[in-house]
Amino acid sequence: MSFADLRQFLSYLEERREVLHIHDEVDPIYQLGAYVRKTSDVGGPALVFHMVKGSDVPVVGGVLATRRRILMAYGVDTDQEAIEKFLYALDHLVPTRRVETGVCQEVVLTGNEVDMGRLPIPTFSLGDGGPYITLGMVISKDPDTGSKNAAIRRIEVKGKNKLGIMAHGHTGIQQARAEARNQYLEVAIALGCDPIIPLINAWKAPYGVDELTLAGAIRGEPVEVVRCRTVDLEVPATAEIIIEGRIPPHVREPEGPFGEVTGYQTDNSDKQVVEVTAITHRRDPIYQTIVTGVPSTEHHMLKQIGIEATCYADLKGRFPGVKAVHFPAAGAVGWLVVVSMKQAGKYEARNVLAHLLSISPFKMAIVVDDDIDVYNLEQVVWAVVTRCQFDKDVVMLPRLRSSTLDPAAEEPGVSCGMGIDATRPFGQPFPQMSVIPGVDKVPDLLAMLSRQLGR
Ligand SMILES: Cc1cc2nc3c(=O)[nH]c(=O)nc-3n(C[C@H](O)[C@H](O)[C@H](O)COP(=O)(O)O)c2cc1C
Ligand SMILES: [Mn+2]
Repeated sequence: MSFADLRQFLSYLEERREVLHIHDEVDPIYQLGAYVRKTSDVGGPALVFHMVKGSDVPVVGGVLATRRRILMAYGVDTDQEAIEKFLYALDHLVPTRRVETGVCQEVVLTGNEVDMGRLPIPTFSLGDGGPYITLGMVISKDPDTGSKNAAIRRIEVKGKNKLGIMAHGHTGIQQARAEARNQYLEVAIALGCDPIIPLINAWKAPYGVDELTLAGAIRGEPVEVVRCRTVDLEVPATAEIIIEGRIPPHVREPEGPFGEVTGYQTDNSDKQVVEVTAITHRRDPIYQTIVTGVPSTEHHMLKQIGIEATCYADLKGRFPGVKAVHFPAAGAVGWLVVVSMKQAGKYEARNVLAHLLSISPFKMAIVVDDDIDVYNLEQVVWAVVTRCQFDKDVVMLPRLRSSTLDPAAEEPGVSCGMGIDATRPFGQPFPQMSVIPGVDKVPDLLAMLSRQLGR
């Protein structure tokens, strides 16, 4: 099953009691972000804000803030199925399908009509430099090869028709190539897409792979795209809102601070800007936002399945005993990886650790036995403290290239890697785990309580 657009997914969630409508007026400065933060803190519903101060556009937040809703977006029941679907799709990309018209262009605003202030873009954390677009899919093309890219970037609203952008990754490669030719890099920012698109745009596809073709493969149907009005790019036709613009060469302006995926404020520094050339949208658009910050947030949730799937496939090819791979939100998704496995022989877990730590920017890797659920951090920590002797089972690899966002790094982009072998000593006797038989046969006690209380 696939969803044509964000709305169809919202209806699907609505039927499953996963959507809460907020009709009271909410301030886009901090208050709206606080609601979205809270719902992700309690594993709560997606939120639709019908009255956002200063704008007539409703806002939706927290749509993909739980793993449960992410599995619904993938159309699967289990984590393992999502991972298999992702890996199959990687080998079976589905090209985008060009259509002549799209609802994302029902209203077209250009020139003086462009005003970012009309959109209900929230300001999130104390100290942030301004309002931030947090779920903008930045679409651009390589000026040398024409290859396409789509990636989520943080985007600061700096004026009526000006944005600041953290153009790292593939967007950064394309911008540098355009700059080398003294050219603008055209961009289109898609907001409010079918849920697979943000899930794929948060994953590092190999350079040259158009993320929309991978999204098409997971959907099982091509992503329909329509030509932009003021730039030579194609965007998802069913998006809610599209911002078209261009990044001028050799221009950098202060951007930030912003509360990041690490859970810390990042400084203000000079970054690229986007000159907005058009805003196009549906007749009655919805603005989609997400929260980022101290784990766990929707930002962390969005990143997990892609990185877990590809890390799993990589490990499985080398170490067939690997059972599952998880990147907990607590590790800012990327800095901590937990792997469960059945070792083929003594010390194999240490080879897995060595391999993991060589893949930048994992700061910490833990290998546990296959009876431990990698998604359950309590079990993982239990394995670490009960199956490990730290003088023998912890390895340190000082001074690895890592994330430039590591707040504890003494030298930017350089961190110490740590691996923990939390498997039981191979082939040696080890105490039996205590088990109370029949726990799985006990009925749903919370449902029984609800019935007993009559609600
Ligand atoms: C909510 C969210 C915000 C993100 N913001 C940024 C950002 O500002 N800059 C950046 O380089 N990556 C950011 N990322 C990570 C990129 O989306 C991710 O690394 C993606 O793979 C980049 O695409 P690329 O491989 O085409 O460069 C963000 C991810 C999410 C989920
Ligand atoms: Mn890319």
